[in-house]
Amino acid sequence: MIRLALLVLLLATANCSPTSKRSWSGPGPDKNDDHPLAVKPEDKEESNLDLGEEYTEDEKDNLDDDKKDEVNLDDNLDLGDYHDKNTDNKDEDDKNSNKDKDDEKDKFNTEISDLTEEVTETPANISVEYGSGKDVIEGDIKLTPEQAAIFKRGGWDELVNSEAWLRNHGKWSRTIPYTISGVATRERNALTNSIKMFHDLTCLRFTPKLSYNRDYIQFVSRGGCWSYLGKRPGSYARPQLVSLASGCHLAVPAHEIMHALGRFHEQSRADRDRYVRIITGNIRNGYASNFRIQTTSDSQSLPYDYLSLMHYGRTAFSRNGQPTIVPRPSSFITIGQRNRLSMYDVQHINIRYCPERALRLVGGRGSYEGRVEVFWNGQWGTVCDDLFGTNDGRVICKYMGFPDVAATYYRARFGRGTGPIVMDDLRCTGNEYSPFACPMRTIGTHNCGHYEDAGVTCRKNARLVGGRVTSSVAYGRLEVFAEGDWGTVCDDYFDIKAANVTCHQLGYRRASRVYPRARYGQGTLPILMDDVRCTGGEAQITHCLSTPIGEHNCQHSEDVSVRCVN
Ligand SMILES: [Ca+2]
Ligand SMILES: [Ca+2]
Ligand SMILES: [Ca+2]
Ligand SMILES: [Zn+2]
Repeated sequence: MIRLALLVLLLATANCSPTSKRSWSGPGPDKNDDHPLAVKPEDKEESNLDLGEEYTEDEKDNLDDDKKDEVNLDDNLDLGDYHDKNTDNKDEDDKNSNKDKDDEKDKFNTEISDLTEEVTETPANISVEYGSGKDVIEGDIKLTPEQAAIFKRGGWDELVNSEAWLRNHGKWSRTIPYTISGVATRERNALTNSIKMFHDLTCLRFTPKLSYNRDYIQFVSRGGCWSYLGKRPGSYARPQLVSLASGCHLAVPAHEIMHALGRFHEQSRADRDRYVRIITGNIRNGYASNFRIQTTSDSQSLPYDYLSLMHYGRTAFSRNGQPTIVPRPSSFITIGQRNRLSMYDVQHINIRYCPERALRLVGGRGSYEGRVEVFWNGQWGTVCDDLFGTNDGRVICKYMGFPDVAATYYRARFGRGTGPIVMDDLRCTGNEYSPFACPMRTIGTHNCGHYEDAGVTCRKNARLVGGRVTSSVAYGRLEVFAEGDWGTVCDDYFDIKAANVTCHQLGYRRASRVYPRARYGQGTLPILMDDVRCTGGEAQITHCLSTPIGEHNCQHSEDVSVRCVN
C-alpha cells in the first residue's frame, strides 16, 4: 500500500517536472502547460489547442538575461493573469504616438532653422587636420589594402568602378555596436553628441558592444579623422576602425560615421559640376584627385546639398588659402559646415537604413500591402500609376524588407492619398536598391491626380510555423525575413507589444499570446533576431530595437511563438 502511494507520487511528480515539459517539441495539446490562470476568458472557446505559458509584460520587463537563465533552469516562473495592456490603453497610446510625432517634427524644424542660422558662424574647415597618406583619399576616406593596390595601379577611375570599392558599400544592421579606445575627452564628447544626432533623427542605434556582437565600430585615435567607406566585408569589420584624433570635434565624428555607413562626400556627386566650380589652380600639388567625381555615386534623387555635413569646405586642400571650391549660384553660399547633419543628410541615412521613414504602404490588410506613400520634403505623398508595374513593385517591396512583390495596382485601389504626388512615370529596372534610385520624372513633379495613386501587395516577411493559420486565428513559431534571409526570433525580451507588431504585420487585428521556449517546436533556420523590444507602433518586427540581425546569445530552444486573432 505504501509502495503504491509512493509510486503514484513519483509518477505525479514526473508528470509535472520541467524535464517532461521541455521534452515536448511539437504542436498540439500540452497538458503540463494547462494553467487555469493562463487562459484569458474571452479566448476560452479557442483555447483547447494552445493553453500556454506566457509572461505578463511586467514580469518580462523585469527579467534581465541572467535572471532569465535562472528561470530557464528552474522553470519556476509564476504564470500570471494575461494582461493585454496594449489593447486596454490603445486610445491613449495612439494619442501619445501622435504627440510624439508632432514633437519630432517640431524638433526637426528647429534643427533646420538652427542649421541655417549657425552655419555662417562655422569655424574654418578643418580638413587640414584630416589624415593623409597613400591609403587615404579625399582627405579622410581610408582605403583597404586591396583598394589601395587598385588605386596605386589604376588610379581613381579604376578604383571607384572596382568590385573592391562597390562591395565595400556594405550595409550595417540598424543596431551598430561600438567601442571607444584612446579617444581624448573633447573628441569623445563630440562623438557622444554625434551619436545622439543619429538616435534623434534616424532609426540607427549605436550600442556598446556586447560579448556576442561580431561586427562593430571601434573609435580610435590614429592620426587624423578618417573612416573606411561602408561596412567592410567579413572579418574586416571585426572591428572596423574610425579614427578621431585631436581636432575631430564638432560634428566631425558624425561625418566619419556617415562614411562608415557608406556615404560619399557631397561634392563628389556625379552632377556636382552644375552646382560648384573647382578652382584647380588653388589646389595643393598632388591633391587634385581629391576633387574627382564619383560616377558610381548614388544621390537617391536628393537635391545637391550645400549644407551637407559631407560637403568640403571652401578652401579644402588649398595651396594658398584661396578657395578651391566655389558654389555656382552665388559664391556667398556657405559650404563645409561641420556642426550637424543637414535635413538631406538625415534623409540619405533614412533612405538607406530606415525604409519605414521613407516609404510606407497604407490602406491594405496589413503592412505588406497598400497605397505606396513616400516621405519627401517633410511630408508623406503618393506615387502615380503612370508606367507603374511589376519592376517598380519589386524594388519597392524589396526595399521595404519584403522577399518580393505579389501584385501591383492602378487607380487608387487602396483609396486616394492626400499629400503631394511625389513620384510619377516610375520605371525601375528591378535591380535598384530603392525607388529613389529608379528612373522617373523629376521627383516632386507629375501630371497626375490622386485617383491614379499606385498600390502594391508584397510577399509577407513574417510567418507562423508549426501551428495553425486560418483567417480568424494564427499561431506558431515566428519566422521572419530580414536582410535577405529567413530565420527565427529569440524569446529574450519578446513581449505582447512585439507580438502585436507581428500580428499587424501578418494582417491580424492583434496578438493574444506570446509563447517563449519553442512552444511550437525548434526551428532549424538561423536565429536572426534577439532582445527584440518594440514600442507597439512599428509596421514590422524588424523595425523594433534588437541585436544586429543574426547576432544573439540564444538557442533554438528559445524560439518565440505568437498567437494572433482577428
Ligand atoms: Ca505621368
Ligand atoms: Ca530566452
Ligand atoms: Ca539575448
Ligand atoms: Zn569625409
